[in-house]
Amino acid sequence: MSNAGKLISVFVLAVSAGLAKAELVVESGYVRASLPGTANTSAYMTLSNTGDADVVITSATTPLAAKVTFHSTMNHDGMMHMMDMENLKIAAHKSVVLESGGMHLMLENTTAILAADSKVELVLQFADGQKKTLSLPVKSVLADKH
Ligand SMILES: [Cu+2]
Repeated sequence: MSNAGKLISVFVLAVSAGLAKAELVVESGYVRASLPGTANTSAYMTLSNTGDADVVITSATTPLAAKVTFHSTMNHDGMMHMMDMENLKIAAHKSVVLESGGMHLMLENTTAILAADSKVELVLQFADGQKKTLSLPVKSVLADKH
C-alpha cells in the first residue's frame, strides 16, 4: 500500500472512533397500572446499549410521580426486598432487563391513578447530560410482586 493509502486508512479509523457514541434502544417498556389504594407502581423495559461506550442513567422523572427510583429486588428467605440503586449502568453492547421480580424503576407517590391503556411520559437523564423521553403504555398486571 502507498503512503497515501495508509494515511487515508488512519484518517477513516480516527473519524469512526470520534463518532462512536452511546446509543440506547428501549424496548418492551410499560408501567404497571396502579393497584387500588397504592401510591407506588413500577416501570419495566429492556435497555440495550448498541454503542461502544457505557451508558449511565443517573435519574428518571415523570410528571405523574413525585419521585422515580432505581430498585433491585432480592429474595431473602422467601421475602422479596427492594433495594435502592444509585444509578443504572448499561455496559457497551449489553442489555439490562427491568422486569417484575428483578430490577425496575419505582414510581413513588404517583399524582394520579395510572389506568390501563393510558400513557406515562418518562424522562431518562444520562451521566453525559443528555436526556431521552419515553412514552410508556400502562398495563394491568395482576401480580403482587414488584
Ligand atoms: Cu421497587
